[in-house]
Amino acid sequence: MHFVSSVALSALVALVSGAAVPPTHVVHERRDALGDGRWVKRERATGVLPMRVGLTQQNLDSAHEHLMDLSHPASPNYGKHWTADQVVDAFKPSDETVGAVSKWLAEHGINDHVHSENKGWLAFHATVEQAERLLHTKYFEYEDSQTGGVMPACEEYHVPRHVQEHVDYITPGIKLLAPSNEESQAARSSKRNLPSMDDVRQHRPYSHRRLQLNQLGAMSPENAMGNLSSCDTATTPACIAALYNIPPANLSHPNNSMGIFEAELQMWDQADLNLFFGNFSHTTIPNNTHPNNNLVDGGVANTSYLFQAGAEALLDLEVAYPIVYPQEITIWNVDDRRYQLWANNTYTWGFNTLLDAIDGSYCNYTAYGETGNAEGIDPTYPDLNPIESLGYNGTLMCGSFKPNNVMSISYGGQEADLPIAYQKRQCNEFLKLGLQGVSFVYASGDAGVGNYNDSISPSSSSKTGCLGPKGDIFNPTWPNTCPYITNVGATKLYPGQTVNDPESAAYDPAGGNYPHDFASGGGFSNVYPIPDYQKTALARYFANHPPSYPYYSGIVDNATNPTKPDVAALAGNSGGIYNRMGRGVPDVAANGDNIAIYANGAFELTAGTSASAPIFAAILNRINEERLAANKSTVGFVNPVLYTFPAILNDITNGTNPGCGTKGFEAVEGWDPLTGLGTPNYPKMLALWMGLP
Ligand SMILES: *[C@@H]1O[C@H](CO)[C@@H](O)[C@H](O)[C@H]1NC(C)=O
Ligand SMILES: *[C@@H]1O[C@H](CO)[C@@H](O)[C@H](O)[C@H]1NC(C)=O
Ligand SMILES: *[C@@H]1O[C@H](CO)[C@@H](O)[C@H](O)[C@H]1NC(C)=O
Ligand SMILES: *[C@@H]1O[C@H](CO)[C@@H](O)[C@H](O)[C@H]1NC(C)=O
Ligand SMILES: *[C@@H]1O[C@H](CO)[C@@H](O)[C@H](O)[C@H]1NC(C)=O
Ligand SMILES: *[C@@H]1O[C@H](CO)[C@@H](O)[C@H](O)[C@H]1NC(C)=O
Ligand SMILES: *[C@@H]1O[C@H](CO)[C@@H](O)[C@H](O)[C@H]1NC(C)=O
Ligand SMILES: *[C@@H]1O[C@H](CO)[C@@H](O)[C@H](O)[C@H]1NC(C)=O
Ligand SMILES: *[C@@H]1O[C@H](CO)[C@@H](O)[C@H](O)[C@H]1NC(C)=O
Ligand SMILES: *[C@@H]1O[C@H](CO)[C@@H](O)[C@H](O)[C@H]1NC(C)=O
Ligand SMILES: *[C@@H]1O[C@H](CO)[C@@H](O)[C@H](O)[C@H]1NC(C)=O
Ligand SMILES: CC(=O)N[C@H]1CO[C@H](CO)[C@@H](O)[C@@H]1O
Repeated sequence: MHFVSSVALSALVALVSGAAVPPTHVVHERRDALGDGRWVKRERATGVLPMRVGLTQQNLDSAHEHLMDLSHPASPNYGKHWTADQVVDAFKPSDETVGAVSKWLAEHGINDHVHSENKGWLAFHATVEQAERLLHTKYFEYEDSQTGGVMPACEEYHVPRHVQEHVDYITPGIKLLAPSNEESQAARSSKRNLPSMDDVRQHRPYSHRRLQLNQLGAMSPENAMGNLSSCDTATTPACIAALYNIPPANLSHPNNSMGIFEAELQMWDQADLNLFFGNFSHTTIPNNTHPNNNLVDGGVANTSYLFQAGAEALLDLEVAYPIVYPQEITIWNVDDRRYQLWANNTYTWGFNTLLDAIDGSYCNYTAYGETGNAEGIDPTYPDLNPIESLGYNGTLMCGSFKPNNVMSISYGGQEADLPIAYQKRQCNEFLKLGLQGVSFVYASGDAGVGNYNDSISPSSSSKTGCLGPKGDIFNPTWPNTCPYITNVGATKLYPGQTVNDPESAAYDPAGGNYPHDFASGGGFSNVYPIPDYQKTALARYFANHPPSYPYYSGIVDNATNPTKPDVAALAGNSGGIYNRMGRGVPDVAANGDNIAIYANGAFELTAGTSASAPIFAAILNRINEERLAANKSTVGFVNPVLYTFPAILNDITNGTNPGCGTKGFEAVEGWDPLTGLGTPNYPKMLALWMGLP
């Protein structure tokens, strides 16, 4: 028997157990179907079960208000960030919740439960019989036909009516979690399909959705370095400084190293950094200057082999160093190299393992029916892979590092590819770190309103890289749509222009300097509604510059199961191709075209919002430097300030971000979904932030 209707099932359970569920109890969770037939129900479970009761956390709804309260420039609490302990305390389940659940367990003779460190759940061991009496259910073994793995689960379970509001969910329960393909492979003890060291050495990222590289033969560093007359063809540090009026730095607070995230085997090397410093740093950065390495779960941040170095890592460092030096930079290289080579890394990018490493409470944090990392999506540690020196055989790092005040991340995927619960749980964590004064700055994406199609990026969600049955619906990026991070789109100078001309939204059609279409990523979420801080800007945009495309209006429901946003259903038969109810991306922009770098011993020009994010992040880092020197707090979550004072940015009003067979959106006066509010004006930003408490 694989499936019976819920009603019939309840009757059957009652019949088989011979004990009706008492009227004091209610069904807490029920699984309606076994799905694709992957799982096969076997005999009754036996033995001892590791039980966990996820407790309802308080104040989650008010978390947003708390963040706005200390991020809004008009708030008396501006800048009064919380400590990590204050965050745990504010969101832990109430004493009433802990009391009610403990009392219920005690009534069943369960007294020796453990309350987790983040206060989110109670854990205890129970025999199957004990658990079945507690939950008025029956546990069976379920076998995963793909791996042979077996796990206990039930079809539904009950809790007392008065306890229900205090329980998020209970495991083992109705969930059937497929082990990741990694574990499946390990389970089969097979070494097939696993990378060798040679694969690692020769690995070249085939599809950087946030970075596109090409060498421009005609250009030489000598032509690019001396003066500002060639900023239209090569963006050097001097060009960036001139565009945004950034004076050389001279402060370096001991606790203000700038954070930069790397994955996908992106390693820096000293030789390339030295070539870059020697040729391009208009301020004097000495040879052998290099970042600190925070190595998360087996990450490797640097290499001494030129050919192994990664252009993304070098680009990030080479745009940021000239802005922040003499301040230091900290590279976060996340996940062991085998996972970094994992094709499915494009779905995860290691953000959850990064967040675990900087906030231990996230490792076991429960929200939207998920606790901890998602099996099958996130890497699991220890990595039991037999290949030496590639796998990280320690346990998952939880709270092993302090976050930097500003974290710059030039990686990401698409909102439509990740389960809703997974995204929202992760987004809450950006909120919690925002409460602690940390700024997360993300690149908004390089494929305009869509995503690269299968021929460019094998992991993209459809043949065209766009959504819906016709492949014409715009495809917003992830995790960018989370309202608690700051997204940076890309701008450029067109030939003949100088740093004194206004920039345009970056767009390079394929076949020019770069192999693929590159356009500033932007659009509207299908998962998150428009946040308050953005409402006026978006209302003005739709009123004054309504895009000519048909649209739909809706937000996908909160899901407590691992389903991905069904954008086609949301659009229905409206014919709409973008959403007018979603959070808009990006928030701001910075140059991301013809960026001069050294990589693999050679001078190169690169393009991508990959450059824009670390430029903007480095500027925030500079403002933190000045605020810290004046005994003020860090800038933390900056969006409420940016949207309240858009005049601290240079509005970009020219350009488009093509994708999905359209010319995309247009840059217009005010906020727009390709350049946000505009590019930085450092003196104005600094003056504003120094005037805030
Ligand atoms: C500036 O660079 C251009 C080449 O990009 C060159 O033609 C010009 O002579 C340079 N000017 C100065 C003053 O060095
Ligand atoms: C430090 O840099 C600022 C500009 O950011 C400048 O005004 C100041 O004079 C510099 N101080 C020193 C000691 O160089
Ligand atoms: C830097 O951080 C450490 C650890 O949080 C703290 O003890 C120290 O006082 C900080 N230093 C400054 C100059 O703020
Ligand atoms: C710095 O490194 C570059 C490249 O390795 C080299 O050409 C240059 O001579 C070095 N400069 C100094 C001052 O050592
Ligand atoms: C500048 O780069 C060239 C290679 O393009 C290299 O030969 C030279 O040493 C570099 N200059 C400095 C001062 O590092
Ligand atoms: C990484 O960088 C550090 C600091 O420069 C250096 O000591 C170490 O040898 C480098 N590792 C590799 C593999 O190049
Ligand atoms: C990646 O995930 C997809 C979809 O879940 C799966 O079909 C594929 O086998 C996975 N690939 C690897 C290499 O794990
Ligand atoms: C973990 O890896 C280290 C270093 O490669 C090795 O010395 C150790 O034996 C490994 N431990 C296990 C349990 O495999
Ligand atoms: C993918 O995009 C490229 C570049 O825009 C285009 O040349 C190619 O035809 C597209 N392939 C598919 C399958 O749509
Ligand atoms: C989704 O969750 C949020 C936060 O818990 C809640 O405020 C909202 O009402 C929920 N929306 C729906 C459609 O259930
Ligand atoms: C505006 O953008 C277009 C490309 O969309 C470009 O050709 C043109 O030169 C830009 N105009 C200005 C004034 O920057
Ligand atoms: C108290 C407790 O069970 N903590 C868990 C938190 O998550 C980590 C990583 O998944 C586990 O190893 C711990 O056991």
